[in-house]
Amino acid sequence: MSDTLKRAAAERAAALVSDGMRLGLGTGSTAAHFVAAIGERVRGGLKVIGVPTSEATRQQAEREGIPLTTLDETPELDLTVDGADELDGQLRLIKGGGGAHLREKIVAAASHRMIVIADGSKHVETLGRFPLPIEVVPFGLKATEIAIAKVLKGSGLNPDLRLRAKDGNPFVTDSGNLILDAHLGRIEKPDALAAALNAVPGVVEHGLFLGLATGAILATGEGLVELGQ
Ligand code: ABF
Repeated sequence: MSDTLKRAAAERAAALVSDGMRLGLGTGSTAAHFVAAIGERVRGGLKVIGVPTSEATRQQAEREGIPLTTLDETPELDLTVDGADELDGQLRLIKGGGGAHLREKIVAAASHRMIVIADGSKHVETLGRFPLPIEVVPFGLKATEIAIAKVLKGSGLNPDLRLRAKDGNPFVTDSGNLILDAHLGRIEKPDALAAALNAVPGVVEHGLFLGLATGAILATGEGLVELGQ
C-alpha cells in the first residue's frame, strides 16, 4: 500500500481524537503515520496523553513531543489506534507480524475503543493466510513447541521460530520472549484456537485479537472504507 493511503487512514483516525483523550499508540508503518499525525496536532495545542505499544513507538512518540504515560499510571484508555496483519468482517484480527502483539493486546484491552488502520488488502474472508504469531517464553522452548504442535495438529505445519532477517538470530520481543509463527492457511474457529493456545504453559500471548477492535479504517485505491465505529 502506498504511503499516501496509509497516511489517509491514519489521518482519518487522528481526526477522532479530541482534547483530554488517553490514547493507545500502535506499532507498525501504518500506526507510525497516526503517531506522526497526533504529534503534529499536539504541537498545534491538542492535549492528550499516550501509552506506546512498543519501544519503537515510544521513541517515535518522544520525538514527536507526545506526552507519554504508562498503564500503571493510566490503566484505562479512551482510544487505541493500531495496525493489523489481517482482519475479517467481524473485526477479528491477526496481529504480531511486527512482534509487538503482547503489548498491543494489553493496551487494546485497556481501551474503550480500538480502531484498526490498515491496507484494504488485509481484509479477508477467513483469518489465517498470515502466519499466526505466538509469543513464548524462552524457557522450555522445545516442550512449548511440542505442546503447540499438538494444539495445531491437523491445522497446519509446525510453527517456525522467528529469526531476525539481519543476522539469522532468534527475534526477541520487547518483553524478552521468542515468537513462533504458525502457518495455518485458514483459521475456521478462532475462539477455540485462541482458548487452546492460551491453555499452553509457556505461551505468553498469541496474535488473535478477538472482540477487541471496535472499528476499522481501511485504505483502498477507491478511498477509505470504515467498518464498525
Ligand atoms: C502492528 O504492525 C502489528 O500488530 C502488525 O503486525 C503490524 C502491521 O504493520 P503495518 O502497518 O506496517 O502493515 O500493528
